[in-house]
Amino acid sequence: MTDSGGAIGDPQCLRERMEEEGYLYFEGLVDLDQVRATKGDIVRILREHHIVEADGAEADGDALWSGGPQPTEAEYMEVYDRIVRLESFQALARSPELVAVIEAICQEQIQVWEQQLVRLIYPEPEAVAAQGVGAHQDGDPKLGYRAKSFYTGWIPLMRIDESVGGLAVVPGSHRMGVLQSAGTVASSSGRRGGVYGLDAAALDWVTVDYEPGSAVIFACLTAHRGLPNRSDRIRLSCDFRYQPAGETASWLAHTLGPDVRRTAQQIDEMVSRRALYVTTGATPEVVAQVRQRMLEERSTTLARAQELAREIGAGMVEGG
Ligand SMILES: O=C(O)CCC(=O)C(=O)O
Repeated sequence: MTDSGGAIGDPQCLRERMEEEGYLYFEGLVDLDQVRATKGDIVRILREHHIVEADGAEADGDALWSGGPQPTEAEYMEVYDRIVRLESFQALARSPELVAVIEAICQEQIQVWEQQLVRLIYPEPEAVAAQGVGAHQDGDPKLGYRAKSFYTGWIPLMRIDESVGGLAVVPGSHRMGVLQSAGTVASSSGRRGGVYGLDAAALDWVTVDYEPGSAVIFACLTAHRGLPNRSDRIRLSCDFRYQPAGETASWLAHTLGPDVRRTAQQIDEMVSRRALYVTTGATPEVVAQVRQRMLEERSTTLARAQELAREIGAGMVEGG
């Protein structure tokens, strides 16, 4: 990754580089004390919820992994619900240095989305891909944001080298339009509908060893993915979204991350129901569109899924 630190203070250079590459990486951008405070608060929560042991579970302030089962969805949500309410975490999303760069790119004031994500990636020695969502573009319409353009700020909360597996991006991919991704499941736990994501092998990736305080800012159509964690510790990072203050996005942008996840899971459950298939004959293509519409509308009922399946199915027949 190219370090854009030298271009801070040169908005035109930042804009041109973002236009060309679709991402900006800064080796040191965010206030280190702020990053340390956030990480300390998160590790404390992990200890309180027994995701890591009370004693001896840290090295360099990182949360060490002692093996055993990964947290259940319920355990994860308890932790996630607390993390997104941390003052330190919310302040990190509003880091003046980060906001200043994005405002320079947008040439106007920006808003910080309420949906703020923390990534807890547990070690998996044999993994070839990171857990959770695969390679993707945040602006893929399947994710339901309905925003003209927005930027993601990704912040490592610890030293993330190749063994811990950080963020990788595909330079210039934001100029390729919306790429075809497999699967229908996006922002939730991803059980059915196939694993969501782009074919990573078909794209050219760049990454770097990250230090706390560094940041990557990327455009909403820039393809990116998390790399697998083969280390002895939990990978901690967070990602926040930003868009010009005057532009709009769906409810997802204005809702806390855990609430988004819960609703997305309800929708996944509803569109996976056999009842939907039996009563409407919805094909996987129709189901994918039903899911997207329900996500955009925040509707979770079977009745609405059926209505949409009939409407979309009829449209597909008409359209040939
Ligand atoms: O940190 C990761 O594993 C992936 C981050 C990501 O997908 C995002 O920022 O949208």
